[in-house]
Amino acid sequence: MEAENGGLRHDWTAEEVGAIFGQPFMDLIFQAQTVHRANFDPNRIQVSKLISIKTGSCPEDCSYCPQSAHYATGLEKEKLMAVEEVVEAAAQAKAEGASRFCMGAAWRGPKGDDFEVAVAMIEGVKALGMETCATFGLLDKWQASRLKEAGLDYYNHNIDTSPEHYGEVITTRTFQDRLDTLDVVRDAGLHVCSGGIIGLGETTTDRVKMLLTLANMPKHPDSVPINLLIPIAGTPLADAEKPDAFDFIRTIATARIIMPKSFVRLSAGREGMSEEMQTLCFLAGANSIFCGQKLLTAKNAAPGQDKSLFGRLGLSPM
Ligand code: SAM
Ligand code: DTB
Ligand code: SF4
Repeated sequence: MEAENGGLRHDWTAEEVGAIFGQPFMDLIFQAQTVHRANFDPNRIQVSKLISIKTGSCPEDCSYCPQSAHYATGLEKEKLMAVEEVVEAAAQAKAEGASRFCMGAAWRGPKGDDFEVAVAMIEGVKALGMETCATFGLLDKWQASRLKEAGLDYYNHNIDTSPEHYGEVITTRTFQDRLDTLDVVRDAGLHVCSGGIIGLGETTTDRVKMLLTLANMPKHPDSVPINLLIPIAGTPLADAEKPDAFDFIRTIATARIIMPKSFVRLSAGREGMSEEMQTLCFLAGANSIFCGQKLLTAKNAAPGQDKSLFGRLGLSPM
């Protein structure tokens, strides 16, 4: 095993990652919790709040997404929000305990005047003293450095699944397009947030290859969101088979072990997850969540539920 960059590895093989993922469940959780404790306070969770600054009518055909114009999902589309409205929502999220405010837009990538409005939103949120995150789709080099200048801390762009399964899920942009965006984001000095979705009809090997792709990037993403597919009526994945809960937890644990210093986010799909299931995800090394009742368009957590769970588990927000 070659260790570099302070012990962080970027040369994982599919066999190694598959062996971690597939070991007996108790051994996997013990290993993940051991790695977690060596790198983080196990009783603290980073909390982010999402907002959709521009909703629906997206030209991309991501087959899981309620916002794609390719599918009749019944979603009410909304035009770009006003800067003041977004900054006000951020101030409210801060008062509710969120340390990071993440702005999402249903774009293939930002363009023209809309991009400048989004930049003003980032400046406004940053001025509140919050960490800022954006997810605007594909970026070029100039756009990434403009966002950095504006005070952006994190850029989210998911690889979603393995390179092999990707073409089954999205056809309007390639896996390589996504990697190129992540490269410009990293090169601009922004923190990278990148992960994927479990429940897209992928195999265990696909899950392993997705995690391997993330871990073998030049630098591990600072934040790794693991989403459980929220099935959306009208999308091609509306009736996708629900993944086994233990396989979802295995994915989180494996991410924790191979990217030991990254935040692993228990991301979409908490709505409807039992408190015990979420607790197992935390035990497996997840240490970040989205707070609030809404993600971008879908439901997140019932009011008061997170506060109650944190209280009962002795967890506190970072
Ligand atoms: N349009 C931008 C993009 O695709 O990069 C940003 C917003 S997009 C909604 C951000 C991420 O949300 C997607 O990459 C996907 O991983 C996740 N996502 C979208 N719909 C989802 C669903 N139904 N269930 C789980 N995750 C979902
Ligand atoms: C991520 O990995 N998950 C978030 C965030 N990054 C942008 C988005 C989840 C979206 C769930 C569907 C919705 O709310 O529309
Ligand atoms: Fe558009 Fe992003 Fe949804 Fe894909 S995931 S359809 S790019 S909003």
